[in-house]
Amino acid sequence: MAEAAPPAENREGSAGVPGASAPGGGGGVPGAAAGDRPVCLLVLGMAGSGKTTFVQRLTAHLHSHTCPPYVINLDPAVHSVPFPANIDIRDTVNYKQVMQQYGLGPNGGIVTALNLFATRFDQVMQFLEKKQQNHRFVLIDTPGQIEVFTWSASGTIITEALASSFPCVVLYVMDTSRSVSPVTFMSNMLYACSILYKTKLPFIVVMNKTDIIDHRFAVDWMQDFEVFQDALNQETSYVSNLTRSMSLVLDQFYADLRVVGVSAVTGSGLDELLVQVEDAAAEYDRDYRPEYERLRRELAEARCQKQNEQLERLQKDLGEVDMRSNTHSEDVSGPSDLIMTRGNHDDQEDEEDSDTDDIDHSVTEDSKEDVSFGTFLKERREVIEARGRRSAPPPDP
Ligand SMILES: Nc1nc2c(ncn2[C@@H]2O[C@H](COP(=O)(O)OP(=O)(O)OP(=O)(O)O)[C@@H](O)[C@H]2O)c(=O)[nH]1
Ligand SMILES: [Mg+2]
Repeated sequence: MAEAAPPAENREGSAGVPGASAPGGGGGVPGAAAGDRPVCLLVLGMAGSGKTTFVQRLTAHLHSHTCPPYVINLDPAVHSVPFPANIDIRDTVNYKQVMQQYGLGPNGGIVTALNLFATRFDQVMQFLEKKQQNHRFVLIDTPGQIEVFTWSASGTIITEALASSFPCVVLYVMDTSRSVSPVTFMSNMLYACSILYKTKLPFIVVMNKTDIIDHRFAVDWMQDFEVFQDALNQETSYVSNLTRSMSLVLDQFYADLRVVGVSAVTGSGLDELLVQVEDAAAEYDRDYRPEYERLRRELAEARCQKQNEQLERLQKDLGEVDMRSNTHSEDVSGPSDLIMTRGNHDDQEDEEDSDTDDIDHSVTEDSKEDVSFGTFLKERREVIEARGRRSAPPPDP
């Protein structure tokens, strides 16, 4: 099994000054008060929507604004990571080995690799805690198969761990060029809606690939039901009736939704995105943080209670040992004394053992050999003398 290795350190270190520019000022990175916790941006989206390219572009954009992000790659199957990742899941888990070892297909391999990584996520949290002063943003790229992350236990563990310690925002990357059909657009929005409910975090729809097609048509569809109906009327597909009803259902979802058009290739729209991110982070602090703090308190209380129970059990067990040992020794006064005494005793034994290590064993062995050889010679001589006495002719009478 691939073992966890320490994640790579950020080569750029803390070169970036968090919140160096004024909020939204000069088209730069929105500012943040010193000491603010970084905002975690969880990048999710369908396969091929452009998540990795987007993370790469946003990383470069933030670097150019002297606000380098902390970047994490959670896609174990990606061939090469085109951005400087501070933590890369591939350093911890070998996806191909996992597939071989467990006889899994590609998706099962990704799920298992992510599960294995989730067991080490406390270490990632420690790194983030240590580096939080140096970064305003933490970017997290996720596997191509979106359901692997959003519907797996490990995805939930990772999301909750992040969201209970840092402001967290979901960036749902969508391929705008492949959503020009009202039915496809609708399906994509339903998926986005399901993720919003699953993650329970502030949400931004990032309409990517706007260099191919302007995303305004989609915004119009979301803002004006009539426009969407007009587009739908041109569809002859049998699902159009269902789509019509569904779009009515999604009306409320659209009303509160943040939407930004970007191009991961040209970098357009990223400044507007960062303004929306700050807004979403403020929403996290206002509406989501109390809920996550409650969750964290509950977890801490449950852990504390479990520890107390274990301690009580241990004290009970040691108490029995203590009573028995008192019958033999007056010195032992309690369970902790028992542990301490035993520890010291072992130490003494160890010391005694180590004293003998100073003896030159070769000398001892040599002297023993000399003695036994001398004894052997003496015995041999006695045997030969006895034999000689027996074979000698009897003395003359
Ligand atoms: N024209 C254009 N192409 C883009 C843009 N963003 C990504 N692409 C292309 O879309 C394809 C998929 O991009 P990726 O970044 O690998 O997408 P992904 O979502 O990370 O893919 P998986 O991790 O495999 O799901 C690549 O060929 C990119 O070059 C964009 O803004 N404009
Ligand atoms: Mg990718």
